[in-house]
Order: sequence, then structure tokens, then C-alpha cells
Amino acid sequence: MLAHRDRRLTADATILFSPLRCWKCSLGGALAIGNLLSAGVALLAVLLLSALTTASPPAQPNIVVILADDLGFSDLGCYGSEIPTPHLGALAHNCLRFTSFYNTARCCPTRAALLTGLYSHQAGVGHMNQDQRLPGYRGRLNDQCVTIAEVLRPAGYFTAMTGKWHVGQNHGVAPWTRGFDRSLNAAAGGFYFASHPKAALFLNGTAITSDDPRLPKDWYSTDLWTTFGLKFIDEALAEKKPFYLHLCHNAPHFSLQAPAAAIEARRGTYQAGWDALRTLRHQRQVEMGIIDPAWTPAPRPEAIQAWSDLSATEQDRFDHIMAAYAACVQRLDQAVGDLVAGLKARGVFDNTLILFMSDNGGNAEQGPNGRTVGDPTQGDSDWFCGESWAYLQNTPFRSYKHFNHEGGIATPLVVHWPAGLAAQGELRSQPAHLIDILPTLVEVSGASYPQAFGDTPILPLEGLSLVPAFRNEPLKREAIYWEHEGNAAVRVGSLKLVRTGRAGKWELYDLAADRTEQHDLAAAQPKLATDLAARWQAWAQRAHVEPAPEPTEKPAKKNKKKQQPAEPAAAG
Ligand SMILES: [Ca+2]
Repeated sequence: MLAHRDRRLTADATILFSPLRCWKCSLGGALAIGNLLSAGVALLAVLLLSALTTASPPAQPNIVVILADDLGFSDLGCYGSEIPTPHLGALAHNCLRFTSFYNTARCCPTRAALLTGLYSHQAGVGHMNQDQRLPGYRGRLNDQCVTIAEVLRPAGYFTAMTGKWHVGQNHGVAPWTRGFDRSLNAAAGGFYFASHPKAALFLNGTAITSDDPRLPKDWYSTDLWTTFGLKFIDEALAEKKPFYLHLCHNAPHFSLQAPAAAIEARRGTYQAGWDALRTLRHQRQVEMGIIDPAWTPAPRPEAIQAWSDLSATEQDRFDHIMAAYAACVQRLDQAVGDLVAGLKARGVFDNTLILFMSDNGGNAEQGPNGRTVGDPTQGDSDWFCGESWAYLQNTPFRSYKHFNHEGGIATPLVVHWPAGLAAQGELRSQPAHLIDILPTLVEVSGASYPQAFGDTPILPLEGLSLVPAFRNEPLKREAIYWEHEGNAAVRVGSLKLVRTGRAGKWELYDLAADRTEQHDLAAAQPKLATDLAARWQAWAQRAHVEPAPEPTEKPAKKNKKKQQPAEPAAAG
């Protein structure tokens, strides 16, 4: 393991109490009450207002960020799914869901952007964890960024991380070198069962075996990350500190593995097939107000067969695949329920801000047939859901993980914070991105974002605090940008320019009218397309997207008989 330089924070880290936590009793709310009162009781209103706005602010909130891996836009019940996810549903129905929350389309870049509030290339992780000797592609978090933990710890937080790291532990960049007081992590994720051949864990920076006596016997990783998250929370509470828990699940990433009972419980559900289930998910999304009925659901790609054309044997195999995937999602939801119960048992649930998100959209790797090697109840199996089910997972959008059409980059964001947010089951349509999480946490915690670590300048934040969006106010943002493997996009207002691959033609969509990207306006609006392309190019140069490495993976093969996803199987 390479040595990593000391990253003790030297910048000002004065703790400021945020006014945010008082907004249930905010000036605006008090004035609204005042407007309802007659002139005869105006004096009483003034007194009331004075009392409310001078009350002591509550303590800093605890914060938990939960990141799922390869979970598609429609895979939670509160986003339209048939998969039972009642615990995440309860969080959503008791607070907020975002309908236009974006990731970076892939694992490592998403984790880098989430941790740093920068575009992933700026943090050195434009692709995966290989060092390609270019500023945007070092395969690890660089020294020009700080992590959420490095920002919150100086503000008094106890910082803990569990689960998949994947931002350069192979280059010496690990949770314990980047601000986390405690960690139980996998360097790059990718396993569910203790018996998995690659089930390697690190406990507070020390490699441990999967049968270490400090771990539960025969653990399942989805549960393990939560169990240790709560252990670390107990340490924070013992030290009387607010806590930050960065909880990164492997689920529902391939290789899909779950206990037999969990898979059996979902068997048969998927005999309905992707066509009918996608229609049902879309109907529920429209009923919930998540999806505008005017948007035409993206049609089934040519490579995916009509369900009715499959033999009974094929249908049974596909049902089994999706049952395994659904079991992984359901166990993830149960782990969220365990976390919630643990927070309630410790009396800290109400003042804990929970943010749940996914690192990229549904994954089409292994093509329309997926992959079924071995028994998915065992650690040595290798199952992929494949493109046919990824098409369901990303309902009603186009495309998949890796790509910058909405199916690759749009995933859920569930927000829950009883002590800080009055919303009950509300939706937020403001476009938002992973780069916004760190600025949001800076605002709610009263932490400071540093300008430097020692003599090393830190890049200014790219994201915006989502606190105004929590209040359903607009976010004042010029643009959001994407790039991954040559796939690229820029969104300005409701306009989105997007391409597939470096040689791909730019497509232009008005997402307000056409979020499913069915009507390319590039030919009809050439100046708009040219202007947006120029903005993307300027960002690409500024944000270290360029210079880009030579592609090392096969480019997309377009419509070569059956269209295949562009990328070979790879972790992420
Ligand atoms: Ca992923």
C-alpha cells in the first residue's frame, strides 16, 4: 500500500449553526401566520414572531448517506416498482423524493463526485481506478479535493464509512486516509456472501478475513454494512458527537446473490414479463406524479425480444434472474429498515438527515440474455440481470449505466429528516446532481468548505446546496455536465444535449416536453445544439475531461444485428 500524505485540515473550520433547522418555525412561516391574523391581534403576532426567531437552534443533525449500486430509476416502490421496498417507501412518504436527480453513469466517478462536490474528473476519477497518467484520470481521489468526511470532521462530526469505496484504495487512497474515523470497507466492492472468493474487508485500515471473529458468522454484505454502521454510530454517541455515516451498498450490483428464501419469495412475479411490468411501473409513476404522462415511454430496443415470443423455459429463466435482482433490492430495503430501527432505538432518528441514492442506472452488461453461471444463493455464482431487465429497471427512460441518456444517469434521491423538513411525501423536480450533496451537508452542518489543505489549494465546489430545493425553491444553476467513456451530455434548464461515444452525433432534447428523449431537436435547432456543444467543450477542458485517454474498451457497436450494450462486464 502506498503511503498517502497527511490530510489534516488546516483551513478555518469554524462551526456555524445553520438557520436551516428552524425553518418549520421560520420567519416566512411566522409571517404567513401573521397575515392571517386580524389587525387587532397584530401585536400578539409580533411577539410570537420574536419568540420563534430567537429560539436556540437545535444541535447539528446527524447525517447518513446511503448509496445503492446499479439500482435503476424505477426499482423502488416509491418510484413505481413492484419490488417490495416499504422501508424506503416510508422515508419517501414521510418526506421528499427528487424526480430529476442525477449520477455520473458509473460507479467510481459517482463515488468521487458524491464524496467531493466536484465533477469526478476534477477529483481525478474520470474513469475507473486505473491510473492513466492524465489529470482527470488518475484512478484515485487527488489532492485538489476534500471528502465529505474531511469537511465534517473539523466541524465536530464523528465520521464513519461502511461498504464499497472504489475511489483508489489500490493507489493508497482509502477511507482512513481521507477523513473517516471508522470504516469497514471493501476496496472495490462486488460481493454479497462471506464465501465469495473476493470477499476482502478492511476494518479501520487493517485487512481482515471474511471469517474474522469480530464479524457476524456467515454475514451477507447488505446487512454487514448496516450492522457496522450502527456500531460506529454507538461510538459517536459515546463521544457525544454528531455523526456522518457514508454507507455504500454493493446491492443490487452483479453478481446477483441472495439467500434462497429471498429469491423464492420473488419467483413468479416476473412471469408477467418486461413488457407488461414496464407498463405497470409507468402507470404507477404517472399516478404518483413522478413522470409526466405526456412523455412517451422509450420503446423496447430491437435487441430485446417481446416477452410473448419467448419459450416457457426462457421465461422461467428470466423470471429467476429478475427474482434474484429483486431479492437483492428487497434485502437492501430491509437493511434500510434495520438502520431506521437502530436510529430510533438510540433516540436519534428525528434529527438524522438520511439521503438515499444510486450510483448509476440499471445495468445492461452481458446483453439481452444476462448471465446465469452457478447458483445465485452461493458465493461463487455469477449472475447478471442483462439488458432485457435493465430496460424494465430504467422505466420509462432510454439507455443504461455507462451512457448519458436519462436511463444511465437518472436515479432516485430520497430525503428524510423529521427535525429539519416539514414535507410529507412531496416531490421535487429541480434538476440536481451528486455534486450537490457535499454543499448541502456543509449548509445543514454549519461546516466550512476549505480553500486549502496545508499548501495545496482545493478546487471550489461545483455543486449547489439542495436546501432551497428542500423548501421547493428553484436552484440557481447554469448547467449540469456529464462525460463517461466518451458518452457526454449537458443540461441547461430543460434543454439537454447528449451523445453516445466520442464519435457520436449530438442529440438535443427538451426534457420538459420529452424527458424520455424520443424527439431529437438537433436538426431543427442547429444553433441551440452548437451553442450547447460549445459550452460542453469549454467545461470538458476546464474540468479535466480532456485530455482524455485513448479508449481501452470496445466502442459501442450500433445495430449490428442485435444491438449490444457497449461495455464488457466490469465492476462499477
Ligand atoms: Ca454501479
